[in-house]
Formats: sequence, C-alpha cells, structure tokens
Amino acid sequence: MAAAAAEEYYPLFETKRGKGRVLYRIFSLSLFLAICFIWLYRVSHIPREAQHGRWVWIGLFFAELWFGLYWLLRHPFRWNLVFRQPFRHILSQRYEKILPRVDIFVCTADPVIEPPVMVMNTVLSVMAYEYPPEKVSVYVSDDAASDITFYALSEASTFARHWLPFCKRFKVDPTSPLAYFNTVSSSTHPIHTAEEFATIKKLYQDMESRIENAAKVGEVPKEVQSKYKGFSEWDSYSSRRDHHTILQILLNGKDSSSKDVDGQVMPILVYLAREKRPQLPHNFKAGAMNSLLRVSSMISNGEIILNVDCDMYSNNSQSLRDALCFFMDEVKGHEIAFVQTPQCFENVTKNDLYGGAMRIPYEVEFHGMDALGGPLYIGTGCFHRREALCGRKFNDQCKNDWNGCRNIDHMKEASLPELEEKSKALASCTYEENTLWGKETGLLYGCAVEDVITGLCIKCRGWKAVYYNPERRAFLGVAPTTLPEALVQHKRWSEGGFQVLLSKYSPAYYACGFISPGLQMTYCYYNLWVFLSWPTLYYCIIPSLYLLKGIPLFPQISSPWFIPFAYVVVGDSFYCLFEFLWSGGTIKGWWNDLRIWLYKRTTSYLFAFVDTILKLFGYSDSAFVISAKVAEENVSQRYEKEVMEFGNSSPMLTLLATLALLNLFCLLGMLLRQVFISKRGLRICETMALQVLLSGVLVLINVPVYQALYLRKDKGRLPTSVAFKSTTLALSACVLFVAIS
Ligand SMILES: *[C@@H]1O[C@H](CO)[C@@H](O)[C@H](O)[C@H]1NC(C)=O
Ligand SMILES: CC(=O)N[C@H]1CO[C@H](CO)[C@@H](O)[C@@H]1O
Repeated sequence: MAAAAAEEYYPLFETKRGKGRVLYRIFSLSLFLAICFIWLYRVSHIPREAQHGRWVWIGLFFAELWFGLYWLLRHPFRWNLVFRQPFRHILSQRYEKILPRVDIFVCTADPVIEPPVMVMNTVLSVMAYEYPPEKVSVYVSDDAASDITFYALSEASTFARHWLPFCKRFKVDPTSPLAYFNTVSSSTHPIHTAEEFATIKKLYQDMESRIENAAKVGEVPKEVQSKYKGFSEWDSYSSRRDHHTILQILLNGKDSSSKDVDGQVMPILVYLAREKRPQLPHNFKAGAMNSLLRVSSMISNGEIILNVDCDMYSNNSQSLRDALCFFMDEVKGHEIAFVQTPQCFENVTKNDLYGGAMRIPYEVEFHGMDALGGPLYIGTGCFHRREALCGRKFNDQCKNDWNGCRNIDHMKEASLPELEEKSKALASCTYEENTLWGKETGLLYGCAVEDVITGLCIKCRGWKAVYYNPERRAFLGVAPTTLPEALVQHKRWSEGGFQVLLSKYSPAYYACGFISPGLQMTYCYYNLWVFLSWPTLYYCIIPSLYLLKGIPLFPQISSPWFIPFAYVVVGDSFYCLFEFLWSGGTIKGWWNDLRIWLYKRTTSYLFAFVDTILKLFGYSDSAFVISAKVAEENVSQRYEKEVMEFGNSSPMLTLLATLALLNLFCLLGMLLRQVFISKRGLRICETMALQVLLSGVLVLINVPVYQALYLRKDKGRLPTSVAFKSTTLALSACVLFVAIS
C-alpha cells in the first residue's frame, strides 16, 4: 500500500539537463572576445586608398559584423539542453481506463510524388498503434482527390482486418507492412509460423500489386469500383482543382465490417478530399489540416491530434502512449500544447551526402529550444492538444481533466449517411469565410511554413511545447536523394522563415513579452536564413578575386591580429566538428554537411530572398523557375554510393558551378603568377595565408562539382550547358577583374 501511495507522486515524465554548460560558456566567451578583436581590426585598419581595397574592406567589415551577430543568436540553443523521458508504465497503471481519444491526420497532395502504396502503409502503421482501437481515428486528407488513393485506402481497410490482429498477436513492430516485410523474413522470425507469415505476406503483396496496377493504368477497374462503395463520388468530379467535398467513412468502428477477423473493433478510418474551386484559395496543407480539424470534431472529436506526413510511418507502436505521458502529467501536463518528435529518415546514407538528417537541429538545437519553451512545430510527427490548436489561450483554468470525457459520441447519435453529410459541409470552400480559421483558429494561412508559424502562435498564446527525441525513432520518413531536391527544400524553408519574420506574429517584435527572449532569438536564428546569402556570397567571391590580384585583405601570419582570426576559424571548426560527432555523425558526414551549408546559403537562400522580394512587389510568377526533377536512371544506385546527383540544368546549379570555378581559377591563377611569373615561390602563403586558406577550402569543398562538370559520364553529372555557361562566366569574371585594375 505504501508503495502504491508513494507512486501517486511519480510524475509521468522526467526532464534531464545536459552536461558541459560551463565549459561551453567559457569557450563561447573566448570566441566572442576574438570576434570583437576581428571587428576592431577591420575598423582600425581601413585602407586609405581605393586601390588597396577600401570599399571592399568596408564590405568585409559588414559581412563579419553580421556573421558575428548571427553567431550570437546561436547561443540560446546551447545554453541549456534538456532531455525528456516519459514513463509509459505509470501511464498505464494510472490512466488505462480513461485514455483520451486520439485523431490521427495524414495529409497527401499528389498521387505521383506520394504513391498511394506509401500512403496506405503510413495509415496501416498508425492504425496498429498499441492503444485501445475504439479510441483511435485516422483521417486522410487527399488534396489531389485521387480515386486511386481512395482505392488504396479501401483496400487498406480490408487488409487491416488481417493485419491488425497479426500485429497484436506477434507484437509486430514497425507496424508498416512494407517496412516489416523488408526487415523480416519468415526464417529469421521465430515467433510466428512460416505459414502464417506467408499468408499475410501474400495478402499484402496481392493488394500492393492491385494498387500499383491501378496507379499505372491511372484508373480503378470497374469491377473493383463495384466492390467498394464510395466511388460514385467521382462521377461528378471534373478536376483536382474543381470538385465538391468527397468524404467517406471507410471504417466506422461500430458495424460488423469494421471489426477485424478476431471480432475486435478497428480504428475509425475516414477519407476526405475537401471541396476545391479554382476561384477560391485553398491554402495548401494548412487548409487541409483545418478541414480535418473540423470534420474530425464532428466524427470522433479526439482530445489529442497526431499529425504525420504521408511519407512517414510509425516505427514504434508505443509512441502514442509516450506522447500522452507529457499531456497527462498531473503537474506540468496541462500547459503543454504539443509534443514534437524529430523528423527521422530511413534512407539517409552513412555520410549523409545532402545533410538531410539535420543532425544539429534535431540532436542539439531543439533540445535547447525545449528548455526555453518548446521546439518548432515542424508539420509532421507532432502530437497536439486539440483545444490549443483550435485557438484557445492558455490560462490557469486549463487543467487536465481526462475523467470528464467530454466526448459526445456523434457516431452513436447520428446515422452514418447523416454524419457524412453534416461533416461534408464543414469541408466546403466557403465554410471559412468570415471566420477566424487560418487567422487565429487552426493552422495559419499565407506562409510557406504554416507549421512553424502556427507553433509560434500557439506559444504566444501562453502554451508550452515539448521536444521528445527517443532513441528508437517514433516515425521514419524519406529524405531528399538529389541535390536539386535538397536545395529546393531549403529554399522553401528559408522563404517561409522570411515570411514568418515579416508576419503579424514576427518573433522579432510581436512575440516580445509573450515568449522568452531566448526563444525569440532561436526563432530569429531560423527565420533570418535568407539574410545569410549576401555576406556568404561576398566572402566566397571577393577574397578569392583579391587573392588573384595579390591584394591582402586579412592580417599576415606575423601580425598579432592574425591570432583572433586563427582562433575563430580553428575554434569554431573544431567546436562544430565536435558537436556533429557528438550527435552521431561521421567526419566525412560533417564535411558533407559543411558543403550543403555553403550551397544552401549561396543558392537556396539567395533565390528565396529574391523570390520573396519579387512577391512583395507583386510579381507572383517568379522568374526563377526551378526544376527539381532529375533523370531517374540509376539515381538510387548513385545515392547508395554517395555520389552527388545534379541532374538537369537550373539557375541554381549554374550559380553553384560558377562559384566553384571562380575559386579554382583564382587559386590556380595566383599560383601561376607567384611561382612562374614573378618567381617569388610560395611567400604569398605567408602574407596572404587566410585568403589562400579560404580559397583552398572552397576549392576542396567543391571537388564534387568539378568532377560533375568535367570528369563524370553518368546521368547525374552537371549538363554540358551548365559547364559551358559557368566556365565562361567564371573565366570572364577573373579576366575582367584583373584587367580593370
Ligand atoms: C525502428 O524500429 C526497429 C524495431 O522495430 C528498431 O530496431 C530500429 O532501430 C528503429 N529504427 C530507428 C532508426 O530508430
Ligand atoms: C522512397 C525511397 O526513396 N526509398 C529509398 C530509401 O533509400 C533506400 C536505400 O537506402 C532505397 O532502397 C529506397 O528506395
């Protein structure tokens, strides 16, 4: 009894603080001093005459000033890291009977980019959560209104009757059939008989091939259409941008077809394609999520909402319970609006060529944000408290009350067709007119990163958020596998960040007083990305050109001013390397990450900046049409071998190649002049050491670009047109620059 009484006081989760804070602070302070000396050097050594680079010098000062200030914003992330650990056994002991309902939202938008088989696997994996099935509802929003996706879900609802009992009986995990069959074969898995395994695998493969055939042909066979209800909805369908609401409750959790082969009830499964009309804005994913919020409130009205992308599957059938430990904690739970898990990827290669794993944000920075009030909401793998997402302000009355189960059971009250009709009205185009949806309620509209701005807005309403980064990943997705894809993704993010900065909820001014100053700084750190492009470009171009000309822009090795520069370069590089290794990366992975760091600053952020400015002035059709498509052939083989995939020509790649070549030409030209023309040997390495180093590192980092320009023969190389353009541009820049003086 005593033990039981004591247990009442155990919290449902614990929070641990990271180590090494003091060391980090001392190191940062020393680095900051060095940065101050660099600024001082720049200010006190401005050359008198223009031909010694007076204006260029001032430019460098501003670049360094900006880098230094931006570096300061990095600190709140690392000031105090916290790590969360939920205790799900205590949750079961205390709350098993009154676990809340959970609505799971899966959004898909394009059956070609997001194949229906993938969506179906995501849905099956979350349906099989180890959780009372009558309390789980899965909603799929299909913004393409594709009958193939609908077909895949219909098939999934039938397959689930076998799959869910199978998962339960054999404790299958991961619960995505595709992932499970990929990792397990009947021989390696002793818990079920080979026969059972073969049966379920056959069932799955048959279904998969039926769906893939339908996707290939582009239509669902007539005889299949008659087998499932709901296809008639597509009779009046004209195009994906112009159709009425299609809503089907595929599994309703009460009649016999909604029970599995063991007679157990299965989670509710709903397909929704909200109404779309060409003349009315649909607000992309935010619009889809808001429709789901309303429709689900009519059907199951779960207190907790899980939002997953359709390309991610659950890798841990317990993660729902883990997340609930945070919400249901008696002391701190009531102030938590959302629990974010990191976005993890199953197909990141060892050295992560495109930096897709985003180690530093997920392993370091989000932990630091958690201590300050909560991480970003990143649009997937996130558990929400419904009322917080729906616009409620936090106040002292927001107490956890899970006993009261305020769920009105609409399912029992209304007949199914009635319920479908009522819900459809909530997903119509005009429903949101003159309401607060998209402004204060639900996800916010008008931003390319609707998730980030929504998370910020929730925090401004007084809520907190939690970052939960479990050893065993809660969800696994797919990372970009080509360079253009990665760059376009960063462009969208940085553009969105810029919009957040300019928005009504700007972390730079509006958020003041609502969230902690540290959290404000971290938001600014992410939202200022676009402003990094100009100084980085300046630093990549100007010192190299001046190296070619032989004009020093940095102190000589023998000067005492050399010390702060060297300390900043060496200290910061080692720190970053250390952090990267600590978060589980490899040395080569760090080098790759550095390359992507450079590329996204010189291309993605620049294009995002220009695009945003153009849009502000009303040019909505941006001049930079970027193609993210690449030749399909052997892409995955090259990806496995970590060979960089460039693919088609695009302005981004031309810029990238021009910068790479410019640095190569400058370095080679300088060597030529020094060693062969003026016969001074390598004395320049002493007088202009930092410039040589900078150009040298830029050349080394760009080695894959030179290979792709001139040496590689495969389809992933840079096209000849890019090679021609960039070589011409870089050469003429060098020649012109030298000639002018
Ligand atoms: C996914 O789950 C499996 C167990 O089902 C586990 O072995 C694996 O480590 C998990 N993957 C990741 C990336 O955590
Ligand atoms: C969807 C996708 O691109 N999956 C790929 C992930 O990476 C593995 C190899 O690491 C490929 O086999 C998959 O096709």
